[in-house]
Amino acid sequence: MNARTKIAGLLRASQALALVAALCAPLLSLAAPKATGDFGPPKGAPIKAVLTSPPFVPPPTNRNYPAKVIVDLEVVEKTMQISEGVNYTFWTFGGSVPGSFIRVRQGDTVEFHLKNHPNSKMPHNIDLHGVTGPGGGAASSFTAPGHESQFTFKALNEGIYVYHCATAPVGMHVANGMYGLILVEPPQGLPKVDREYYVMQGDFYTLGKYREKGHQPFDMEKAIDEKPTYVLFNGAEGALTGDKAITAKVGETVRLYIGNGGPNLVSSFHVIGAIFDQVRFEGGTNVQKNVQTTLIPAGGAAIATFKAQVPGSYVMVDHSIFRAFNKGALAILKIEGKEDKKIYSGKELDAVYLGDRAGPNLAAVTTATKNAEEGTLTVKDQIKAGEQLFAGTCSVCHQSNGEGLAGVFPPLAKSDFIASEVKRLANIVLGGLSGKVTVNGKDYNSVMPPMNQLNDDEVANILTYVLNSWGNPGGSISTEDVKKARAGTAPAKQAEH
Ligand code: HEC
Ligand SMILES: [Cu+2]
Repeated sequence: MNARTKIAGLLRASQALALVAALCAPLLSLAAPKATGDFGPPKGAPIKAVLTSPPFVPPPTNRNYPAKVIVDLEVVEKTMQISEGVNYTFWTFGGSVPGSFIRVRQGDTVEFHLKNHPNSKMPHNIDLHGVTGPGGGAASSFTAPGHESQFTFKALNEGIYVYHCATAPVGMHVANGMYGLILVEPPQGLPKVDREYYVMQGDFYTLGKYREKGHQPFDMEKAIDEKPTYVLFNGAEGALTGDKAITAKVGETVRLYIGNGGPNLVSSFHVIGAIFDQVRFEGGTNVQKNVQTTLIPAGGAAIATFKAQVPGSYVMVDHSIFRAFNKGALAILKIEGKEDKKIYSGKELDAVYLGDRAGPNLAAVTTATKNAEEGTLTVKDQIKAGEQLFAGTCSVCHQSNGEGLAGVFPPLAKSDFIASEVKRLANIVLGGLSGKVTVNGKDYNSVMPPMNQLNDDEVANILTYVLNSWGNPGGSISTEDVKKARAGTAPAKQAEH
């Protein structure tokens, strides 16, 4: 065979293959929904997309044809509470962190309008991972303060996609809260469920420590080092706890759209006490079943569904667990309804998991902070704030009634040790305590770990609460006292009696 006939043969073979492919294509498309869908030009009158703030999700599109959908999204830079008594200047899509949830149908033509509020200090743009095209829209959407830009894309692939700002320095814009989710429904829609919620994780970097009060600026160095001060669901500690918890009833099916904005961390998303019946991991089309913890990459998302079966408070966490209990990555799903003792017998609320979030909220802490700033802080304010912080911080060992546990944890109630060591209390909390101590005639020889993750005002309030509870002598400890103790903190060695 010479070269020419060889090529001719190859051509014939490839033509035959193409023919087979053409014949099979309709069969294949019947068998499985298409991954990418261009269902032709948009039909009907243009539709204005319903946008929702987290944790809510717009209603299903309920459409069986491709439409032109208009999305109007405004960037707003605004100061909001990131933790109790801590403010942060967020940059937002639509006024919330994460940004407004967008819902369209595969094959829709999306006319996107990005506005940047006149009060903004920065230019912004948007990169939607659901867009096919360079930059995901970023290049066409650079928008100066007080301006608007517009671009159009066809939603070719179904799935749940992250969008984010991609203006330099990109990491800083994302770290300030500029991300959200867009759902591209499959043409037939998603199966019906009873509840849908929108939860998105992000890591935040502040100059001050975790829960250090006041307005906290962004810390670029911590961000580059990937050492977040906060790891949060929906942009604030407590965004989804207490009376803001998401809810469901026993017997209902819950669908969570879970995103991870990053900028740095990967999320090990887990709901304590629940198993996901199904997860569309990485936001893709494959379904994984019976999942305990699903990994959500930075700039990725997943759809998790499960049936609510046993009533109670379910704690949603990033199972990189220090993030949950020491950086804020904790949210609550409250399931109401009748107990089913056949599935679970136990007591309802697990205070160990909820920590100081077991209470309805930390409002008393905010009041104390505000009054401290205004110079009107009273001992009463401190006691109330301290009571909330004591839960989950000290109560695990010393118990919420201060009685301790016989032979293991000494009592704080009517403690003669406390009465005689008021000046050293801040040192004990910050530096821990070990060696033999005698409390109310009983000896303890154990170890209390240092609690120096607490801020000065937190320590002051907790100790003031302790001093004024359970028959202790009263009085107060000021933030200033704690500051002094911290400056000289060496682990507080056992005092010689
Ligand atoms: C992990 C358990 C644990 C936690 C949490 C804990 N303590 Fe302690 N605490 C101990 C132990 C154990 C001792 C006794 C140490 C020893 O034997 O030297 C102790 C001793 C004390 C004492 C002196 C003895 C007494 O009973 O009067 C005080 C005061 C005290 N703790 C206050 C606190 C406060 C306030 C907090 C919260 C900020 C706290 N502790 C958190 C375990 C704990
Ligand atoms: Cu931006």
